[in-house]
Amino acid sequence: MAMGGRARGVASKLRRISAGCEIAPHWWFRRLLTTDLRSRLVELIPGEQERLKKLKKEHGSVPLGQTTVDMAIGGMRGIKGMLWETSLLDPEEGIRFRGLSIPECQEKLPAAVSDGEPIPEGLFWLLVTGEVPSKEQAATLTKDWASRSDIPGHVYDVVNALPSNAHPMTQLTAGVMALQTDSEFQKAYEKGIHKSKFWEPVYEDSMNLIARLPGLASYIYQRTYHGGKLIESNKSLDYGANFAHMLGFKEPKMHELMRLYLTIHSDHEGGNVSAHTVRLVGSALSDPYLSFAAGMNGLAGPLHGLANQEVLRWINEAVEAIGADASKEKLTKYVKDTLNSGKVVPGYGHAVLRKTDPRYTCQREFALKHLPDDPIFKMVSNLYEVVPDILLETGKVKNPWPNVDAHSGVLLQYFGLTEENYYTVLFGVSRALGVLAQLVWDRALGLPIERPKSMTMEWLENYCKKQTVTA
Ligand code: HAX
Repeated sequence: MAMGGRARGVASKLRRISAGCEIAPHWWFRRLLTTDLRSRLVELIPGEQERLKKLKKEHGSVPLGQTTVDMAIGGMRGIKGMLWETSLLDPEEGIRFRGLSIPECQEKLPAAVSDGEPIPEGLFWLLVTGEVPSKEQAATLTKDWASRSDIPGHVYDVVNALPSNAHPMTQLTAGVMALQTDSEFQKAYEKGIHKSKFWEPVYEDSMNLIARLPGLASYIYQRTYHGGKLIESNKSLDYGANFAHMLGFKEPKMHELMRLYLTIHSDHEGGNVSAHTVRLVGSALSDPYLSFAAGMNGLAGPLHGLANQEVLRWINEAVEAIGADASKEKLTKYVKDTLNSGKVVPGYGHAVLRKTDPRYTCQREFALKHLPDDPIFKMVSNLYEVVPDILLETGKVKNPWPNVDAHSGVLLQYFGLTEENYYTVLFGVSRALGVLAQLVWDRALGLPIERPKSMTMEWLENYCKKQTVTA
Protein backbone atom coordinates (compact mmCIF):
# COMPACT_ATOMS: atom_id res chain seq x y z
CA MET A 1 0.00 0.00 0.00
CA ALA A 2 1.33 3.46 -0.88
CA MET A 3 2.35 5.57 2.12
CA GLY A 4 1.02 9.14 2.59
CA GLY A 5 3.45 12.07 3.13
CA ARG A 6 2.81 12.23 6.89
CA ALA A 7 3.18 8.47 7.35
CA ARG A 8 6.44 8.55 5.33
CA GLY A 9 7.73 11.40 7.52
CA VAL A 10 6.84 9.52 10.69
CA ALA A 11 8.43 6.29 9.44
CA SER A 12 11.67 7.99 8.44
CA LYS A 13 11.85 9.89 11.75
CA LEU A 14 11.34 6.61 13.65
CA ARG A 15 14.10 4.99 11.56
CA ARG A 16 16.51 7.81 12.34
CA ILE A 17 15.68 7.62 16.05
CA SER A 18 16.04 3.84 16.25
CA ALA A 19 19.36 4.02 14.35
CA GLY A 20 20.57 6.42 17.02
CA CYS A 21 21.00 9.32 14.51
CA GLU A 22 18.48 11.43 16.29
CA ILE A 23 17.14 11.84 19.81
CA ALA A 24 13.38 12.11 19.90
CA PRO A 25 12.15 15.10 21.86
CA HIS A 26 9.40 14.03 24.26
CA TRP A 27 6.90 16.42 22.65
CA TRP A 28 7.33 14.71 19.30
CA PHE A 29 6.05 11.40 20.65
CA ARG A 30 3.23 13.24 22.42
CA ARG A 31 2.17 14.85 19.15
CA LEU A 32 2.18 11.46 17.52
CA LEU A 33 0.10 9.90 20.23
CA THR A 34 -2.29 12.76 20.94
CA THR A 35 -5.49 11.87 19.20
CA ASP A 36 -7.87 14.25 20.88
CA LEU A 37 -7.95 17.91 20.02
CA ARG A 38 -8.29 19.29 23.54
CA SER A 39 -5.16 17.46 24.74
CA ARG A 40 -3.24 18.73 21.73
CA LEU A 41 -4.35 22.29 22.58
CA VAL A 42 -3.15 21.84 26.16
CA GLU A 43 0.26 20.93 24.72
CA LEU A 44 0.35 23.84 22.28
CA ILE A 45 -0.95 26.75 24.34
CA PRO A 46 2.07 27.45 26.62
CA GLY A 47 4.44 27.70 23.63
CA GLU A 48 2.13 30.05 21.75
CA GLN A 49 1.64 32.23 24.84
CA GLU A 50 5.43 32.53 25.15
CA ARG A 51 5.73 33.29 21.42
CA LEU A 52 3.26 36.16 21.69
CA LYS A 53 4.91 37.52 24.82
CA LYS A 54 8.29 37.53 23.07
CA LEU A 55 6.84 39.19 19.95
CA LYS A 56 5.30 41.91 22.10
CA LYS A 57 8.43 42.43 24.19
CA GLU A 58 10.92 42.48 21.33
CA HIS A 59 8.88 44.11 18.55
CA GLY A 60 5.88 45.74 20.21
CA SER A 61 6.76 49.22 18.94
CA VAL A 62 7.48 48.30 15.29
CA PRO A 63 5.07 50.27 13.03
CA LEU A 64 2.93 48.19 10.65
CA GLY A 65 2.17 51.03 8.24
CA GLN A 66 0.57 54.41 8.07
CA THR A 67 -3.10 55.11 8.74
CA THR A 68 -4.58 57.73 6.44
CA VAL A 69 -7.76 59.80 6.50
CA ASP A 70 -8.96 57.74 3.50
CA MET A 71 -8.59 54.57 5.54
CA ALA A 72 -10.51 56.02 8.47
CA ILE A 73 -13.34 57.10 6.18
CA GLY A 74 -13.17 54.06 3.93
CA GLY A 75 -14.16 51.22 6.23
CA MET A 76 -10.63 50.91 7.70
CA ARG A 77 -9.61 49.19 4.45
CA GLY A 78 -5.99 48.04 4.51
CA ILE A 79 -5.23 49.00 8.12
CA LYS A 80 -3.09 46.25 9.63
CA GLY A 81 -4.50 46.16 13.11
CA MET A 82 -5.50 42.66 14.12
CA LEU A 83 -3.85 39.40 15.10
CA TRP A 84 -5.58 36.39 13.46
CA GLU A 85 -3.87 33.04 13.49
CA THR A 86 -6.11 30.61 11.65
CA SER A 87 -5.77 31.99 8.11
CA LEU A 88 -4.13 34.71 6.04
CA LEU A 89 -5.43 36.28 2.82
CA ASP A 90 -3.05 37.32 0.07
CA PRO A 91 -4.63 39.76 -2.42
CA GLU A 92 -3.14 37.93 -5.41
CA GLU A 93 -3.09 34.34 -4.25
CA GLY A 94 -6.14 34.10 -2.01
CA ILE A 95 -6.64 32.34 1.28
CA ARG A 96 -4.25 30.04 3.11
CA PHE A 97 -5.53 28.11 6.10
CA ARG A 98 -2.62 27.88 8.55
CA GLY A 99 -0.28 28.22 5.60
CA LEU A 100 -2.06 25.77 3.30
CA SER A 101 -3.74 26.90 0.07
CA ILE A 102 -7.06 25.33 -0.95
CA PRO A 103 -5.41 22.87 -3.40
CA GLU A 104 -2.93 21.92 -0.66
CA CYS A 105 -5.81 21.32 1.76
CA GLN A 106 -7.49 19.16 -0.88
CA GLU A 107 -4.29 17.19 -1.24
CA LYS A 108 -3.23 16.87 2.40
CA LEU A 109 -6.30 16.82 4.64
CA PRO A 110 -8.10 13.54 5.34
CA ALA A 111 -10.97 12.71 3.00
CA ALA A 112 -13.95 10.40 3.43
CA VAL A 113 -13.56 8.78 0.02
CA SER A 114 -10.49 8.04 -2.05
CA ASP A 115 -9.31 11.22 -3.85
CA GLY A 116 -12.26 13.01 -2.31
CA GLU A 117 -12.74 16.46 -0.84
CA PRO A 118 -11.34 17.25 2.62
CA ILE A 119 -13.65 16.57 5.55
CA PRO A 120 -14.36 19.64 7.72
CA GLU A 121 -13.10 17.78 10.79
CA GLY A 122 -9.58 17.75 9.30
CA LEU A 123 -9.80 21.41 8.40
CA PHE A 124 -10.93 22.30 11.93
CA TRP A 125 -8.03 20.35 13.44
CA LEU A 126 -5.71 22.24 11.12
CA LEU A 127 -7.24 25.62 12.04
CA VAL A 128 -6.97 24.95 15.76
CA THR A 129 -3.50 23.37 15.90
CA GLY A 130 -1.74 24.46 12.70
CA GLU A 131 -1.07 20.75 12.03
CA VAL A 132 -2.40 18.42 9.35
CA PRO A 133 -4.23 15.71 11.29
CA SER A 134 -4.10 12.01 10.70
CA LYS A 135 -7.30 10.24 9.65
CA GLU A 136 -7.61 8.95 13.23
CA GLN A 137 -7.30 12.43 14.70
CA ALA A 138 -9.98 13.76 12.34
CA ALA A 139 -12.17 10.78 13.21
CA THR A 140 -12.03 11.68 16.92
CA LEU A 141 -13.71 14.96 16.00
CA THR A 142 -16.48 13.19 14.05
CA LYS A 143 -17.19 11.15 17.16
CA ASP A 144 -16.82 14.03 19.59
CA TRP A 145 -19.16 16.31 17.61
CA ALA A 146 -21.71 13.52 17.20
CA SER A 147 -21.71 13.00 20.96
CA ARG A 148 -22.36 16.71 21.57
CA SER A 149 -25.00 17.20 18.89
CA ASP A 150 -28.29 16.86 20.83
CA ILE A 151 -30.29 20.08 20.77
CA PRO A 152 -32.37 21.08 23.84
CA GLY A 153 -36.12 21.18 23.19
CA HIS A 154 -36.52 24.87 23.98
CA VAL A 155 -34.33 25.74 20.99
CA TYR A 156 -36.96 24.29 18.66
CA ASP A 157 -39.63 26.24 20.58
CA VAL A 158 -37.74 29.50 20.05
CA VAL A 159 -37.31 28.83 16.33
CA ASN A 160 -40.94 27.69 16.05
CA ALA A 161 -42.06 31.00 17.57
CA LEU A 162 -40.91 32.68 14.35
CA PRO A 163 -43.14 32.51 11.28
CA SER A 164 -41.86 29.81 8.93
CA ASN A 165 -41.33 32.47 6.27
CA ALA A 166 -38.85 34.35 8.50
CA HIS A 167 -35.53 34.52 6.67
CA PRO A 168 -33.47 31.40 7.45
CA MET A 169 -30.63 33.60 8.78
CA THR A 170 -33.04 35.21 11.27
CA GLN A 171 -34.04 31.72 12.39
CA LEU A 172 -30.38 30.71 12.64
CA THR A 173 -29.35 33.56 14.91
CA ALA A 174 -32.48 33.10 17.06
CA GLY A 175 -31.64 29.38 17.37
CA VAL A 176 -28.01 30.11 18.28
CA MET A 177 -29.16 32.58 20.93
CA ALA A 178 -31.49 29.91 22.33
CA LEU A 179 -28.57 27.46 22.50
CA GLN A 180 -26.73 30.05 24.60
CA THR A 181 -28.58 28.89 27.74
CA ASP A 182 -26.08 25.99 27.76
CA SER A 183 -23.01 28.25 27.79
CA GLU A 184 -20.22 26.75 29.89
CA PHE A 185 -18.28 30.00 29.71
CA GLN A 186 -21.12 32.02 31.18
CA LYS A 187 -21.49 29.55 34.05
CA ALA A 188 -17.76 29.42 34.70
CA TYR A 189 -17.48 33.22 34.63
CA GLU A 190 -20.29 33.55 37.14
CA LYS A 191 -18.42 31.13 39.39
CA GLY A 192 -15.30 33.31 39.14
CA ILE A 193 -13.04 31.30 36.82
CA HIS A 194 -9.41 32.51 36.67
CA LYS A 195 -8.62 34.27 33.39
CA SER A 196 -5.83 31.83 32.58
CA LYS A 197 -8.54 29.17 32.23
CA PHE A 198 -10.98 31.16 30.05
CA TRP A 199 -10.10 29.16 26.95
CA GLU A 200 -11.35 25.90 28.48
CA PRO A 201 -15.10 26.69 28.67
CA VAL A 202 -14.76 28.68 25.43
CA TYR A 203 -13.44 25.50 23.82
CA GLU A 204 -16.36 23.47 25.24
CA ASP A 205 -18.92 26.04 24.05
CA SER A 206 -17.30 26.19 20.62
CA MET A 207 -17.28 22.42 20.23
CA ASN A 208 -20.89 22.13 21.40
CA LEU A 209 -22.00 24.91 19.08
CA ILE A 210 -20.21 23.45 16.05
CA ALA A 211 -21.69 20.04 16.90
CA ARG A 212 -25.24 21.39 17.11
CA LEU A 213 -25.25 23.74 14.14
CA PRO A 214 -26.04 21.12 11.47
CA GLY A 215 -29.05 19.90 13.50
CA LEU A 216 -30.31 23.44 14.01
CA ALA A 217 -29.62 24.48 10.42
CA SER A 218 -31.29 21.41 8.93
CA TYR A 219 -34.33 21.88 11.16
CA ILE A 220 -34.62 25.45 9.84
CA TYR A 221 -34.41 24.11 6.28
CA GLN A 222 -37.07 21.47 6.89
CA ARG A 223 -39.51 23.82 8.63
CA THR A 224 -39.07 26.60 6.10
CA TYR A 225 -39.33 24.53 2.94
CA HIS A 226 -40.53 21.00 3.71
CA GLY A 227 -43.26 21.18 6.33
CA GLY A 228 -41.01 20.67 9.37
CA LYS A 229 -40.13 16.97 9.05
CA LEU A 230 -37.07 16.19 11.13
CA ILE A 231 -34.42 13.87 9.69
CA GLU A 232 -32.50 12.11 12.44
CA SER A 233 -28.74 12.50 12.26
CA ASN A 234 -26.71 9.50 11.13
CA LYS A 235 -23.86 9.30 13.60
CA SER A 236 -21.88 6.95 11.38
CA LEU A 237 -21.42 9.73 8.82
CA ASP A 238 -18.80 12.46 8.93
CA TYR A 239 -19.85 16.03 9.75
CA GLY A 240 -20.37 17.24 6.17
CA ALA A 241 -22.11 14.11 4.91
CA ASN A 242 -24.34 13.98 7.99
CA PHE A 243 -25.35 17.61 7.46
CA ALA A 244 -26.28 16.88 3.83
CA HIS A 245 -28.15 13.78 5.02
CA MET A 246 -30.17 15.82 7.57
CA LEU A 247 -31.03 18.29 4.82
CA GLY A 248 -32.48 15.33 2.94
CA PHE A 249 -29.71 14.67 0.39
CA LYS A 250 -28.52 11.10 -0.12
CA GLU A 251 -26.49 11.53 -3.32
CA PRO A 252 -22.78 10.84 -2.51
CA LYS A 253 -21.72 13.71 -4.78
CA MET A 254 -23.83 16.12 -2.69
CA HIS A 255 -22.05 14.76 0.40
CA GLU A 256 -18.74 15.55 -1.29
CA LEU A 257 -19.97 19.01 -2.22
CA MET A 258 -20.99 19.68 1.38
CA ARG A 259 -17.53 18.63 2.63
CA LEU A 260 -15.89 20.98 0.15
CA TYR A 261 -18.38 23.79 0.85
CA LEU A 262 -17.91 23.59 4.63
CA THR A 263 -14.14 23.53 4.23
CA ILE A 264 -13.68 26.51 1.90
CA HIS A 265 -16.16 28.91 3.56
CA SER A 266 -14.71 28.40 7.05
CA ASP A 267 -12.24 31.26 7.36
CA HIS A 268 -11.03 34.28 5.39
CA GLU A 269 -8.65 35.94 7.85
CA GLY A 270 -9.96 38.29 10.52
CA GLY A 271 -11.09 41.55 8.95
CA ASN A 272 -14.24 40.45 7.11
CA VAL A 273 -17.52 41.45 8.72
CA SER A 274 -18.53 38.08 10.20
CA ALA A 275 -15.10 37.11 11.53
CA HIS A 276 -14.33 40.53 12.88
CA THR A 277 -17.71 40.75 14.59
CA VAL A 278 -17.18 37.42 16.37
CA ARG A 279 -13.73 38.61 17.49
CA LEU A 280 -15.02 42.04 18.59
CA VAL A 281 -17.99 40.73 20.58
CA GLY A 282 -15.91 37.91 22.05
CA SER A 283 -13.31 40.44 23.19
CA ALA A 284 -15.87 41.78 25.69
CA LEU A 285 -15.89 38.20 27.10
CA SER A 286 -19.30 37.56 25.61
CA ASP A 287 -19.49 33.77 25.29
CA PRO A 288 -19.11 31.93 21.97
CA TYR A 289 -22.87 31.73 21.37
CA LEU A 290 -23.36 35.49 21.78
CA SER A 291 -20.28 36.23 19.70
CA PHE A 292 -21.15 33.81 16.92
CA ALA A 293 -24.78 35.00 16.71
CA ALA A 294 -23.49 38.56 16.31
CA GLY A 295 -21.17 37.45 13.51
CA MET A 296 -24.05 35.69 11.76
CA ASN A 297 -26.03 38.93 11.69
CA GLY A 298 -23.10 40.42 9.79
CA LEU A 299 -22.88 37.44 7.46
CA ALA A 300 -26.56 38.02 6.62
CA GLY A 301 -25.71 41.29 4.83
CA PRO A 302 -25.93 41.24 0.99
CA LEU A 303 -22.43 42.70 0.56
CA HIS A 304 -21.05 39.78 2.60
CA GLY A 305 -22.46 36.24 3.01
CA LEU A 306 -25.94 36.94 1.67
CA ALA A 307 -24.32 37.58 -1.72
CA ASN A 308 -24.59 33.82 -2.42
CA GLN A 309 -28.40 34.00 -2.40
CA GLU A 310 -28.33 37.22 -4.43
CA VAL A 311 -26.15 35.56 -7.08
CA LEU A 312 -28.48 32.66 -7.71
CA ARG A 313 -31.53 34.92 -7.75
CA TRP A 314 -29.80 37.24 -10.22
CA ILE A 315 -28.75 34.31 -12.42
CA ASN A 316 -32.24 32.78 -12.38
CA GLU A 317 -33.67 36.16 -13.37
CA ALA A 318 -31.15 36.31 -16.21
CA VAL A 319 -32.17 32.83 -17.40
CA GLU A 320 -35.79 33.92 -17.37
CA ALA A 321 -35.11 37.23 -19.12
CA ILE A 322 -32.58 36.21 -21.78
CA GLY A 323 -32.35 32.40 -21.66
CA ALA A 324 -29.65 30.08 -20.29
CA ASP A 325 -27.74 30.11 -23.58
CA ALA A 326 -27.85 33.90 -24.01
CA SER A 327 -25.30 35.46 -26.37
CA LYS A 328 -22.39 37.55 -25.07
CA GLU A 329 -24.18 40.70 -26.24
CA LYS A 330 -27.33 39.86 -24.33
CA LEU A 331 -25.37 38.99 -21.18
CA THR A 332 -23.39 42.22 -21.45
CA LYS A 333 -26.62 44.21 -21.65
CA TYR A 334 -28.06 42.29 -18.68
CA VAL A 335 -24.99 43.09 -16.53
CA LYS A 336 -24.97 46.73 -17.62
CA ASP A 337 -28.69 47.04 -16.83
CA THR A 338 -27.95 45.76 -13.32
CA LEU A 339 -25.26 48.41 -12.83
CA ASN A 340 -27.39 51.18 -14.36
CA SER A 341 -30.21 50.41 -11.95
CA GLY A 342 -27.86 51.26 -9.07
CA LYS A 343 -27.19 47.68 -7.94
CA VAL A 344 -23.97 45.77 -7.51
CA VAL A 345 -23.15 42.72 -9.62
CA PRO A 346 -23.40 40.04 -6.93
CA GLY A 347 -20.53 37.58 -6.61
CA TYR A 348 -17.96 39.95 -8.09
CA GLY A 349 -15.44 42.20 -6.34
CA HIS A 350 -13.65 41.96 -3.04
CA ALA A 351 -12.24 44.29 -0.43
CA VAL A 352 -8.88 42.48 -0.28
CA LEU A 353 -8.59 40.04 -3.20
CA ARG A 354 -7.29 41.34 -6.52
CA LYS A 355 -7.54 38.10 -8.52
CA THR A 356 -10.14 35.39 -9.06
CA ASP A 357 -10.97 33.90 -5.67
CA PRO A 358 -9.46 30.39 -5.35
CA ARG A 359 -12.69 29.42 -3.60
CA TYR A 360 -14.42 30.22 -6.92
CA THR A 361 -11.81 28.24 -8.84
CA CYS A 362 -12.13 25.06 -6.78
CA GLN A 363 -15.92 25.18 -7.09
CA ARG A 364 -15.54 25.63 -10.84
CA GLU A 365 -13.31 22.54 -10.88
CA PHE A 366 -15.97 20.65 -8.94
CA ALA A 367 -18.55 21.72 -11.53
CA LEU A 368 -16.31 20.71 -14.45
CA LYS A 369 -15.94 17.27 -12.85
CA HIS A 370 -19.53 16.66 -11.79
CA LEU A 371 -21.89 18.90 -13.79
CA PRO A 372 -20.09 20.09 -16.92
CA ASP A 373 -23.29 20.28 -18.99
CA ASP A 374 -25.54 22.05 -16.50
CA PRO A 375 -27.05 25.11 -18.25
CA ILE A 376 -26.77 27.30 -15.13
CA PHE A 377 -23.09 26.34 -14.82
CA LYS A 378 -22.65 27.41 -18.44
CA MET A 379 -24.31 30.71 -17.59
CA VAL A 380 -21.91 31.18 -14.63
CA SER A 381 -18.96 30.46 -16.95
CA ASN A 382 -20.27 32.86 -19.59
CA LEU A 383 -20.69 35.59 -17.00
CA TYR A 384 -17.02 35.10 -16.05
CA GLU A 385 -16.21 36.00 -19.67
CA VAL A 386 -18.10 39.31 -19.65
CA VAL A 387 -18.43 40.73 -16.12
CA PRO A 388 -14.78 41.63 -15.32
CA ASP A 389 -14.41 43.89 -18.39
CA ILE A 390 -17.69 45.64 -17.65
CA LEU A 391 -16.70 46.27 -14.04
CA LEU A 392 -13.28 47.53 -15.13
CA GLU A 393 -14.98 49.97 -17.54
CA THR A 394 -16.68 51.66 -14.55
CA GLY A 395 -13.21 52.86 -13.58
CA LYS A 396 -13.88 52.49 -9.88
CA VAL A 397 -14.15 48.76 -9.07
CA LYS A 398 -10.81 47.68 -7.60
CA ASN A 399 -11.32 43.95 -8.12
CA PRO A 400 -13.43 42.92 -11.13
CA TRP A 401 -13.00 39.17 -10.51
CA PRO A 402 -15.50 36.68 -9.08
CA ASN A 403 -15.54 35.79 -5.40
CA VAL A 404 -16.68 32.62 -3.60
CA ASP A 405 -20.37 33.53 -3.82
CA ALA A 406 -20.41 33.65 -7.62
CA HIS A 407 -20.17 29.88 -7.81
CA SER A 408 -21.70 28.18 -4.78
CA GLY A 409 -25.38 28.49 -5.73
CA VAL A 410 -25.04 26.76 -9.09
CA LEU A 411 -23.57 23.66 -7.43
CA LEU A 412 -26.23 23.53 -4.73
CA GLN A 413 -29.13 23.97 -7.13
CA TYR A 414 -27.76 21.20 -9.35
CA PHE A 415 -28.06 18.69 -6.50
CA GLY A 416 -31.56 19.91 -5.60
CA LEU A 417 -30.89 22.55 -2.95
CA THR A 418 -32.68 25.24 -4.92
CA GLU A 419 -33.96 27.48 -2.11
CA GLU A 420 -31.45 30.30 -2.44
CA ASN A 421 -32.57 32.15 0.71
CA TYR A 422 -31.10 29.24 2.65
CA TYR A 423 -27.60 29.44 1.20
CA THR A 424 -26.18 31.86 3.76
CA VAL A 425 -27.09 29.42 6.55
CA LEU A 426 -24.71 26.88 4.96
CA PHE A 427 -22.06 29.58 4.86
CA GLY A 428 -22.74 30.28 8.55
CA VAL A 429 -22.30 26.64 9.59
CA SER A 430 -18.96 26.63 7.79
CA ARG A 431 -17.85 30.02 9.15
CA ALA A 432 -18.28 28.64 12.68
CA LEU A 433 -15.24 26.43 12.12
CA GLY A 434 -12.91 29.36 11.47
CA VAL A 435 -14.17 31.98 13.85
CA LEU A 436 -14.61 29.61 16.79
CA ALA A 437 -11.16 28.06 16.29
CA GLN A 438 -9.78 31.59 16.49
CA LEU A 439 -11.99 32.52 19.45
CA VAL A 440 -10.47 29.67 21.49
CA TRP A 441 -7.03 31.11 20.72
CA ASP A 442 -8.20 34.65 21.51
CA ARG A 443 -8.89 33.53 25.07
CA ALA A 444 -5.88 31.21 25.29
CA LEU A 445 -3.59 34.08 24.26
CA GLY A 446 -5.37 36.50 26.58
CA LEU A 447 -6.13 39.01 23.82
CA PRO A 448 -7.68 42.18 25.28
CA ILE A 449 -10.99 43.91 24.67
CA GLU A 450 -11.00 45.65 21.26
CA ARG A 451 -11.16 49.43 21.26
CA PRO A 452 -9.91 51.23 18.16
CA LYS A 453 -9.91 55.05 18.21
CA SER A 454 -12.62 56.93 16.34
CA MET A 455 -12.64 60.60 15.31
CA THR A 456 -15.21 63.20 14.34
CA MET A 457 -15.04 65.02 11.00
CA GLU A 458 -14.16 68.19 12.91
CA TRP A 459 -11.28 66.42 14.65
CA LEU A 460 -9.98 65.15 11.30
CA GLU A 461 -10.30 68.61 9.66
CA ASN A 462 -8.45 70.31 12.50
CA TYR A 463 -5.79 67.60 12.64
CA CYS A 464 -5.18 67.84 8.88
CA LYS A 465 -5.00 71.66 9.01
CA LYS A 466 -2.32 71.43 11.69
CA GLN A 467 -0.37 68.92 9.59
CA THR A 468 -0.39 71.28 6.58
CA VAL A 469 0.74 74.24 8.69
CA THR A 470 3.67 72.33 10.19
CA ALA A 471 4.68 70.75 6.84
N1 HAX B 1 -20.72 45.60 -8.72
C1 HAX B 1 -20.90 46.93 -8.82
N2 HAX B 1 -20.12 47.84 -8.19
C2 HAX B 1 -19.10 47.36 -7.48
C3 HAX B 1 -18.82 45.99 -7.36
C4 HAX B 1 -19.69 45.09 -8.01
N3 HAX B 1 -19.56 43.77 -7.92
N4 HAX B 1 -17.74 45.83 -6.57
C5 HAX B 1 -17.34 47.06 -6.21
N5 HAX B 1 -18.16 47.98 -6.73
C6 HAX B 1 -18.15 49.43 -6.54
C7 HAX B 1 -18.36 49.75 -5.07
O1 HAX B 1 -19.74 49.68 -4.74
C8 HAX B 1 -17.75 51.12 -4.97
O2 HAX B 1 -18.68 52.03 -5.53
P1 HAX B 1 -18.90 53.51 -4.91
O3 HAX B 1 -17.55 54.15 -4.97
O4 HAX B 1 -19.91 54.10 -5.80
O5 HAX B 1 -19.37 53.29 -3.51
C9 HAX B 1 -16.56 51.01 -5.91
O6 HAX B 1 -16.86 49.94 -6.82
C10 HAX B 1 -15.25 50.71 -5.23
O7 HAX B 1 -15.41 49.55 -4.45
P2 HAX B 1 -14.18 48.58 -4.18
O8 HAX B 1 -13.15 49.34 -3.42
O9 HAX B 1 -13.76 47.90 -5.43
O10 HAX B 1 -14.86 47.45 -3.29
P3 HAX B 1 -15.20 47.48 -1.73
O11 HAX B 1 -14.00 46.98 -0.99
O12 HAX B 1 -15.74 48.78 -1.30
O13 HAX B 1 -16.38 46.43 -1.65
C11 HAX B 1 -17.53 44.40 -2.03
C12 HAX B 1 -16.16 45.05 -1.74
C13 HAX B 1 -17.34 42.90 -1.96
C14 HAX B 1 -18.52 44.84 -0.96
C15 HAX B 1 -17.98 44.82 -3.44
O14 HAX B 1 -17.07 44.35 -4.39
C16 HAX B 1 -19.37 44.34 -3.78
O15 HAX B 1 -20.34 45.00 -3.42
N6 HAX B 1 -19.52 43.16 -4.49
C17 HAX B 1 -20.81 42.58 -4.78
C18 HAX B 1 -21.39 41.89 -3.56
C19 HAX B 1 -20.62 40.63 -3.25
O16 HAX B 1 -20.36 39.80 -4.10
N7 HAX B 1 -20.26 40.45 -1.96
C20 HAX B 1 -19.55 39.25 -1.49
C21 HAX B 1 -18.07 39.51 -1.25
C22 HAX B 1 -17.33 38.31 -0.74
C23 HAX B 1 -17.82 37.94 0.60
O17 HAX B 1 -17.69 38.61 1.60
N8 HAX B 1 -18.50 36.84 0.65
O18 HAX B 1 -19.17 36.51 1.76
